[in-house]
Parts: sequence; C-alpha cells; structure tokens
Amino acid sequence: MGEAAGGAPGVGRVLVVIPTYNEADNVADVVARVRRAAPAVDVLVADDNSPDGTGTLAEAMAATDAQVHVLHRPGKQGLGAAYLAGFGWARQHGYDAVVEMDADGSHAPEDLPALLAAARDADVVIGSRWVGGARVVNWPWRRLLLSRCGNLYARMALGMPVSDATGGFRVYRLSALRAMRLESVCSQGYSFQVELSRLAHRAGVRIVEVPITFAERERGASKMSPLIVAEALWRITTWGLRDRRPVRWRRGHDRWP
Ligand SMILES: Nc1nc2c(ncn2[C@@H]2O[C@H](COP(=O)(O)OP(=O)(O)OP(=O)(O)O)[C@@H](O)[C@H]2O)c(=O)[nH]1
Ligand SMILES: [Mg+2]
Repeated sequence: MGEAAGGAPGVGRVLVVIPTYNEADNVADVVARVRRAAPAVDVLVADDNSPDGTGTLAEAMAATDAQVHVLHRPGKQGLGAAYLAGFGWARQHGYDAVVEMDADGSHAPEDLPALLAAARDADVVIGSRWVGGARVVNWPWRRLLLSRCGNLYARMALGMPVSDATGGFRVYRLSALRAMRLESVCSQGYSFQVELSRLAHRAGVRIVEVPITFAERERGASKMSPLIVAEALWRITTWGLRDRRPVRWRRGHDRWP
C-alpha cells in the first residue's frame, strides 16, 4: 500500500488508536481533526460498547471513510485493555507504527505531524507536557500537581529518564512493542502508560520526548478516579522495589542508547 493508505515518511504505515468510552460529544471531532492533520494515517476507534452510542457514531464515519476503522469491544475493560486490543489489530493488519491518543481533545491532532517526524529517528515518541516548549492549558492546579508529583515519583522509583511517563499521546513502532514483551502488562487504568514507559526503557529502545500542547477536556466526563490513581501508585511502588535500579535525577533525554 502507498503513503495515502496509512503511511508516514520514514515510519511506514501508521494507525492512530483512539480508545473511547462515552465520548459521543468528542469522537467525530477528534477523528476529523486527525484525518485533516495527518491525511495519510489510518484511525482505529477502540470502543468499549459505550452506552452513549460512541461506537455507532464511529461506525458511521467508518462507513464513509476507508481509513477509519472501529473495534467494538464487549464492555468497559479499561484503557490498557483497549490499547492492547488496538495494538493487536495493528499487528494483524500489517501496520509499522501505532499512535495512542485520547478522544477528549486533550491531545491535539495538530501535534501529530511533529510526533511522526520525531519517529523517523526513534522507536517510541512521547508527546510530553513536561519538556521545554510544551504547554498545558486550562488544567486545574490539582491535576497539575498530581501529574508533576506522579511523574517525579515514577522517575525516582523506576530510574527512568522520562519527563512525562504518564502521558498518553505517543508513537510506538511495532518493532518496539515486540521488543517490550507486552504479554507481561497488568495495568488497567492510566498506570498503563507508566508500565509501557518502563517496558520501553528496560527493552533499551530509542525513546524521544516531543513537546505538546495539552488541554483540559471541554466536553464529556472524565474516567479518571481515585481507584486509577491508587492503582498507579501501587504498581509504580511494586515495580520500583522489583527493579531496584539506582535513582537517576536527569530530567529527560533525547536519545536512549
Ligand atoms: N475503550 C475504552 N476507553 C477508555 C476507557 N476509559 C477511558 N477511556 C478513554 O481513554 C481516554 C482517556 O480517558 P479520560 O477520561 O480522558 O482520562 P484522563 O485523560 O486521564 O482524565 P481527564 O484529564 O479527566 O480527561 C478517553 O478517550 C476515554 O474515552 C475504557 O475503559 N475503555
Ligand atoms: Mg482526558
């Protein structure tokens, strides 16, 4: 297949995986923006049988656009499970790279070309809120604090030179996902992003962080909960004790050897 059917120069065929649960107010807008911002990449909406009809809306877009696909899942099983299913779909359909992106507009599809450009020389590209040049718009101070503290803790506990280990706007080459041995993944909620950061770091693949503009969701309800935060804390602590790696205080990096 040519570039028009899912290609990005130097990366290959790319699939943007957008997990959704009750995103009826957002899904059409985010898919249309991705298609405009990066017309050569394909989109997969991974919907957990949203009661608000998100899956049906996505299906209507897929009916008129051959580059939009929908993965209907039986029920709400968490962000991590939806992404793993999406990655499996990408592998089955011969893609070279996948992009993770939220449906709620927090991740600007307009940043996608910069992430894909960085992926030419990397295995994993993290769209980062906490490197120079990034912007965080309209986030309440409680969320800012949680993200900064969560990232500091993850960096210290896991010895990982990644500034935004919890962020969910990323590019992974399929070859990197294979090296990362995803069969060990156990996260349900947003510790999934930390877990994949850790696996990428341990696999020694090339990680690059690229500044993004992150905005608070404008429509629809957050799925973030105290349980999700508790899972992340618990898992980071467990991994940290298991890895027993020396703490590194470096704030980020361009290349991982
Ligand atoms: N398929 C699927 N998608 C989910 C699930 N939980 C969350 N999502 C999607 O994952 C993305 C991120 O969820 P959000 O609720 O925005 O979580 P968040 O970004 O951590 O929290 P906010 O900052 O409050 O928006 C959105 O596109 C959700 O629709 C789930 O169980 N299944
Ligand atoms: Mg969100």
